[in-house]
This record gives sequence, C-alpha cells and structure tokens, in this order.
Amino acid sequence: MTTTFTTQAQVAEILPFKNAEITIEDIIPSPAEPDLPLPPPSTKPSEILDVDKITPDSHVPRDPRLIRLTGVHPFNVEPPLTALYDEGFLTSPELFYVRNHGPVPQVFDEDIPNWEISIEGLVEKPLVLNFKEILQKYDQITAPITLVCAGNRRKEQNTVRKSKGFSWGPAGLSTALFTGPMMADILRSAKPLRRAKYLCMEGADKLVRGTKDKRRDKDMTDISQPNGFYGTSVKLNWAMDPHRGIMLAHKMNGEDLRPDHGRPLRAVVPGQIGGRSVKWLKKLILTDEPSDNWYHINDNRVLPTMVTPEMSAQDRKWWTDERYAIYELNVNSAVAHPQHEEVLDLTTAGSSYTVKGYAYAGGGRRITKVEISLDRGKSWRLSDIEYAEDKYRDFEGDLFGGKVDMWWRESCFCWSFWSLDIPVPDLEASDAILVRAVDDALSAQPRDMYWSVLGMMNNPWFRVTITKEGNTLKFEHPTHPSKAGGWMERVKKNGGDLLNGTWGERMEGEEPVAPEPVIDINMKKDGVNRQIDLQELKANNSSENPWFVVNGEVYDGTGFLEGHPGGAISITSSAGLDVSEDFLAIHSETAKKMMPDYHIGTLDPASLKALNDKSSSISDELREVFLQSREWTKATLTEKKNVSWDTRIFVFDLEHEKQTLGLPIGQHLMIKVQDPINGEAVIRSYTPMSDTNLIGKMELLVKIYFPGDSIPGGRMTLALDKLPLGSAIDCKGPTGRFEYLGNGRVSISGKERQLRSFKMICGGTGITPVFQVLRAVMQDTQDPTTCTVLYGNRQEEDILCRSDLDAYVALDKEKCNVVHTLTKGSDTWTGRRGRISEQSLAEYAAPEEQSMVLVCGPGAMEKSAREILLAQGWNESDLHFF
Ligand SMILES: Nc1nc2c(c(=O)[nH]1)N[C@H]1C(S)=C(S)[C@@H](COP(=O)(O)O)O[C@H]1N2
Ligand SMILES: [Mo]
Repeated sequence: MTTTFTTQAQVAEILPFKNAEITIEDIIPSPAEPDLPLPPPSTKPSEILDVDKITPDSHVPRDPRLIRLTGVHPFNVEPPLTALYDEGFLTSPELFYVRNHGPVPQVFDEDIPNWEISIEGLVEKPLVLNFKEILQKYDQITAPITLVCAGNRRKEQNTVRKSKGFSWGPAGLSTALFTGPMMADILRSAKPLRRAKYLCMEGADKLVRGTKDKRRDKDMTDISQPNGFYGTSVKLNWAMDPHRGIMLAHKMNGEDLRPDHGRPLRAVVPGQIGGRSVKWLKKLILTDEPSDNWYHINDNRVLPTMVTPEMSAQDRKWWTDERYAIYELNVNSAVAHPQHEEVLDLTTAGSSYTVKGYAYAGGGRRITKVEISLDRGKSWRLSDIEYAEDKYRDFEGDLFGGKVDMWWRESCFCWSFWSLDIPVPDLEASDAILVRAVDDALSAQPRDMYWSVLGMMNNPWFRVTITKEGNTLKFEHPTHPSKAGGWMERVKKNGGDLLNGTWGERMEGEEPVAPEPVIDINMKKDGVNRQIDLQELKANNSSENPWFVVNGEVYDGTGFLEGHPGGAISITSSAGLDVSEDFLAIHSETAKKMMPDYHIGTLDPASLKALNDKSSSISDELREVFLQSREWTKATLTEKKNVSWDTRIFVFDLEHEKQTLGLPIGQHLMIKVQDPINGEAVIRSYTPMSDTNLIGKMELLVKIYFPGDSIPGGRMTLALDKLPLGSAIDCKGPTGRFEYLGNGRVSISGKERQLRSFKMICGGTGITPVFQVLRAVMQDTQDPTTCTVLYGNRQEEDILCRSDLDAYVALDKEKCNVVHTLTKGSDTWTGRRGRISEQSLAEYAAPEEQSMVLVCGPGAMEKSAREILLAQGWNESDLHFF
C-alpha cells in the first residue's frame, strides 16, 4: 500500500463537493502522523541487575527479560522470541539482542562530544573526527535496519553436533531505526587512495583475544595483529556504494545508543551479519587486504561441512581462506506463533489458526515467498508477507534528526512478517509445520542443515512439531535458547539421526538408523589420578586458586585466568563449584579439548554428592567456627546500613546460623572481594564491629573512600559498596599479634602480660579494633582494667558507636573515660578541637605502670602518635598499632 501525503488544496480537488459529514482528517492521514511503523513503547532500564554488579559491566542497566546465553558475562542475550515478535517491526532498545565479546566500554556523558574516531591507512588525508563533527559536518540519515548475528539459530547446529560457538535460539536478531551519517561521506573526507580495497573497523572494547597470550589457543597461533580490540573489515566499495546503505549510527529508535549497542557510535552494515557492525567505533583503516584482527580471522566463517573441529584446529588454512568468510546474510525464517510448547485446545479453538513468523534475506534482497508445508515438504501453501520497511520508502522527511531517504534505494534491509491461516483440522492431521523462505535471487532455505565448525548461518526449514495429546495439539520448536527440550533434543535422545533428511524420524518401513556415535571429548589428563575431597576443593575456591568441578573432575583454572575469552570472572565465579551444566552448555569441542591442561584430579564420590546437595552441604560440614586460618570461607552479604553518607555497616551471614566467627578480641580477619572494574582480587584486613560472640552473623563498619579529583578511591571499600545483597565475600583469619584475654591479660605475639589500664587512641573507623577491646573490658563487670579513649573525628556526626561509648561512660566513669576531639566541630561543639595533640596525650595518656597504648587510625596519625608517645616516656613494647 502506498501512502501519499496530500495537501489541503489537493484534497479539495479530490473532493469537489463539500460533504459536511466527512472532514479531511477522516480521509487523509495527517503528515504529522505518518503511516509508519514507529518504535514500540520503550522503557529505558535504570537499574543495574544484581548479576551484573560483580562483573565489569556493573555500569550497564539492562532489561531482565533478556535470555543470557553465555552465563553472566560477557553479555550475550536474545529476547524471548514471542516478546520480540510481538513488539512488531521495530524492536525496543532494551529488548534488542546483544552480542558482546567482552566488557562494555564505560563512556561518560561528558566525554561523548569528544569521542574520536580516526580514519587512517590508505588515505590521502588521515583524519580524526570527534563526535560533534560527525553530527554537525555530515548529512544525517535515519533508516530501519535489521541486525542478525551470524549465530542466529545456532542451538540447532549445536544439538546436531557441538560447534565452536554458543547456542542462540531463533531470536538473535532485532530491528531499529538507526540515525547517523553515511559511512561513504565520512570516508570520502579522508580521500581514499586507489589501492585501498578494504575498510577495517575497530571498536573500543578491550578483549582478551589477540592481546598477549598467544599460547592459549594452540590452534590459532597466527595472531599477526596483536591488538586487544574487536575488529573486522568489509570491502571498501561496499562502504562507498549508496545502495548498500553502510552507515555510522549514534541513535537507535530516536534515542542515543545505549551502552550495549555501541554508545556513543557504531557502524551499521545492513544486509550483512551483525558481526560486521562494529560497536564503540574508534578506528576506520583503509587497507589492501582484509582485516587481520583475531576476530576477523577466527570468527564469522562457514567452513566446509566436512571440516571437523580437529581439522580446523590443526590447519590454519581453513581460517585464512577468504572464501569461507561470511558477509551477506542468507535467507532465513522462523515461526513465532505457535510458540514453543504452546498448546491448542481443540474444543475451544476456532476453525483456523494463524501461523506467523519472520523472514529475512541478506545483501538487500527481498523475501519473495514464504511457504508452509504440513506434509514434510510434499506440498506447499503460500503465506502472506508484510513488508513494513516499504512504508519508509514512501516517506520523505526527517525522523529523529535524520533524513528518511529510501525511495530510490530498492534494497531490503529489514525482516518481514509472514502469516497464514491454516484450518485447524489440517494442523490436527499434520506432524509438523515446515516453513521456508525464498528471496529475489531465488535462494531458498534448504531442507537440510549445513553443519559447520562455527555453527553459523543456520537456515534449514524452520520446523515446529505437532503432537496430538487428547483434545489438544502441542507445538514444539526445534530448541529453546536456554531451556532443555524442543523436538531436536527429543529426537536425538531417541537415537534419531537429525541429518537423515526426515528430521531424525523414520519414514514408514524404514529401518532404524544407527545413531551417530557421540564424540566424547576426553577432558582428563593422562596419568592424573589424585583424589580430591570437598575440604581440599573448598580450600581452593578463591579467585587466586579457582578450582572447579566438571563431570566430577577437578580443574585448576589459575593458568587460564588471563586467557579465558570471557575474562577472569568466568573462572573465578565458578571457584569451588560444580559447574558441569553451565560448562557443557557453553563450551565448544575446542574448549573442551583444552581442559586436560587444567585437570588436577577427581573429586571423591561422597564429596561430589555433598557438593551438589545444596541442603546438606552446610550440615555436612557444620563447623562451629567460621574463620579458618588456611582457607577462605564465604560469608554472605545480607544487609547494608548507612551510618553516614560515606560510612556503612555491612551485615554478613556466616555459613550457618549457629556458627561463631572465631575471632579473638583485638584480632582481625582478611577479606577478599573482586574488584568490579578489573576483576582482580582485593584483600584487606578488617576488624568487625559486631561482638565477636555474635552467632551466625558478622557486621563490618566500613568507610567508603570515594574517588576524588586527584585520588582514585579505595578499591576494597568501593568494591564492598557495589556488592549486591546475596553475594559472598571470602574471609580468612584471624590475624594480628595482639589479643585481649580478659581481666587485664593481654597476649602480644604469644607473650602474656598483665595490665591495669589501656590508653586507646583512634581516629574515624580506626575505632573498630579498639572498640572490641573496650567492649570486652566493659561487658565484664569483674574486669578491673580501666580504659581511656582518645577519639578523633572531623564532625560530631562522624563519631562512630557514640551511643555505646556514652553508655560505657555512664556505666562507670572510673573505668571508662572517652575524650572526643573534632577537627571541624560545629559552633555548638563544646569538646576538644583540632587534632589529638601532644597536650591531650600528656593529659590523658601519660606513661603508667602496667599499662599499654592501643592505636588505630590513619597512617599519619599513627606516626605522630608514636613519636609523641615515645618522647613522653613510653616504651616501644607498650605501644600496639592495629
Ligand atoms: N566492538 C564490538 N563490536 C561488535 C561486537 C563486539 O563484541 N565488539 N559484536 C559484533 C557482533 S558478533 C554482533 S552480532 C553485533 C551485535 O550488535 P548488538 O549487540 O547491538 O545487537 O555487534 C558486532 N559488533
Ligand atoms: Mo554476531
């Protein structure tokens, strides 16, 4: 249908006589509301999901509906197919599929105007353009474009035989209106040289691959360009060809690109696999050869089907043969309705059912037919096709700051929606709905899968099985992206050969086919026969010694922390756990073949059982005491209380309700968390605020050191601050030379002495170890030891544990004296001001027989306290610095 926007005058011509009943608006759509399929309603996610908080993507808000395909990180997701289809022609940015090879670069608003891209290589005039210039100096266009990951529908390939790629369902594609300049215009301003044949593009995402560790992939030693960024190339003449529509984009559906989709600037290459549309674009390099980036060579290829993972690992030639690189998408389709596992109740169903789905082709080709068979391909019915993209061809004008200018360009860059009403009795009589799309080059989806090592471009007929159960029809898709099930898995379990041309099911009279032997990859190392028990495994569940279990075997991931394509977190998050299910789901045969290098032993059967029995894993090792001196134990964050803007109490659950912390008074414990920025372990020593006798819990008082203009901020405290509730931290201890044994007895490095008094000097959160001792003295009414506390802070509000301190003084003034000093006390403050001075030390902490000074505060404070105290006559052995 063509929509023309007609002026009032033209309408008057069309309607020569006035009809009072009909107004112009009734007949002609207002140009202000063109008949265009506009973006669906969208809500920008504002929350960082808990799962993301411990990853390098802890700055990216996301929609929880997206289905994660590669564990928590990196972020590779597809929307639920029905949600995607039901949003219509355009996809909201929050549902748009994401394919990230690594962490999302963090780009701050204020830095965007100065985001630079360089245009270099075989150009006459190398150029650096910033974001502002890209917006202001070049014509902006807006166009609807469908991006499809080459891995779309790969789970079907993986079900036949595991490929070297993770499992996508059929929703690895999405459509949006992209706004930005044409790539050709940008390139032209740098004046490409005649020799330039390829346009290489590079993003800002720092990736593991291609950087340093060449040993990691023994089969991929040819890393000629060891840079750590995602990069690829397309032919330069494509980029210069207006019909191919290659553009840069800074907007998606009218709003700034979101972080996962390349904020602030990306390439968009219509009609080609998504992998060519480089996000977070930084560099355009013109060359006479295709990109030598690791990702260009080792990704986005369809090797011949007879090349096995082993062959591809042994011979580099498979990867460097440019004929096997893939650019234009192939023709493909999928069914959205009926949904996977949908049930049609025949008693309430109407006379017909509308089967619906999507279809797309590559290279600008139009889908010309979508055909449906209910009899295994013997006969076909022709479905209707809706080309929403064509509505944009008829539109002339601006949209979201870009010109819509598509009438002259006949290429099809978007998916189309097909549908067909099928009489319900026909469905009832069929075993499966088969769908195939055909494009204008007469390429048709094939019946049989073309399996290949990377599992890409999977496009056989989309098949939805129909099973009659009583008065219902049950529909099943081939696979589900994250759940088990689907007809392929069912067929495979029954020993069916999925590649036999009849979807693994036998034709009538056909003999059963011997099931293809499952290739079992040996992930064990020859000669390794060490038995490992749960205790040993748990002693190595830290991010430095990340042991993990797959199929009952123990692996030490330490050597692969740097090499893992998902970053160290992929391994450290598995430490101490049985990760068989996730591991096997995500990893390729090649990855599995690397496992013997890390194999260190076998978990004994009882330990394996205990490890996986969540209910008993705690009771199995009901240790009374939480802290272990030689191994890390995990406490779980359950609550954060704000004491002030920068000081918090973190409440942790110990391993079980009846456990005690096991921390002697005056000692500390080590805490280890993962730096959310770089994944490194950060270890610091802390003294909890809570009573060490508290059962089942521990409370830490922590001041968060936020970064300032010139100071980086505290890594540990920032990491703790970001830690989501429910996460675990590693603890080990106790540590410290000093211990308070009670009744004035202390032990210093194992040597005991008897005291009559303590002088306690502390600043800020340095109160915590001091407070442990003070509380022990004050809680025991029989303890005759006296305590003088000199406590320094900035403002009155900063004084920690004030009510406890006041209560101790009120309880017994002779036994406990607290002297506060503030550097920035308000006008109403009547106490001491300034720093804890020589004078106050002389007054309150003069040397005494059978006495000790305990000091805890910032380094400078401890240093000056030491000098003054020694000068005032204290012995070094009487001073203890926590
Ligand atoms: N810089 C960069 N660009 C990238 C990728 C990436 O990991 N880094 N992934 C590519 C792949 S394989 C696909 S399919 C698309 C996905 O784009 P989307 O995440 O916006 O859907 O981005 C491509 N561009
Ligand atoms: Mo992709």
